[in-house]
Amino acid sequence: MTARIMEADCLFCKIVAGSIPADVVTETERVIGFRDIDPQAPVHVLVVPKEHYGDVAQVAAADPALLAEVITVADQIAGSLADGQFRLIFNSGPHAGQSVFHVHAHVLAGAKLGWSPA
Ligand code: DGP
Repeated sequence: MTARIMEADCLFCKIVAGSIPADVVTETERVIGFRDIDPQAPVHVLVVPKEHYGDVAQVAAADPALLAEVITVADQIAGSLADGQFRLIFNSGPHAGQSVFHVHAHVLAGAKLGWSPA
């Protein structure tokens, strides 16, 4: 699937554009990291490519370097806001819990995390 720079009704495209406010913790030319509005850990940051892709498989197929940058930025966030250890989650599809259809990595850190996804 072809990526679009921005999609009109996309919440995260609007955050990228600055038309919806967010608590931004880091930004590169291609990626932005902002705090999740409903944090599930002491550090819960969403790392989002600025270009619109629907899910992680789409960005992996179209632009593997961009996906690698998302992971590098996640690692940097965990290093600056926590102890460097982190969980990285990409929900892909509604049954997996995806509710915003602009690819984003959940970076969870800052505590010993439990494991109960089901
Ligand atoms: P997911 O369910 O995997 O698609 O994750 C979407 C996340 O986005 C969810 O954890 C809550 C977060 N979220 C939803 N709306 C907003 C918002 O307006 N601002 C911020 N910062 N996060 C949001």
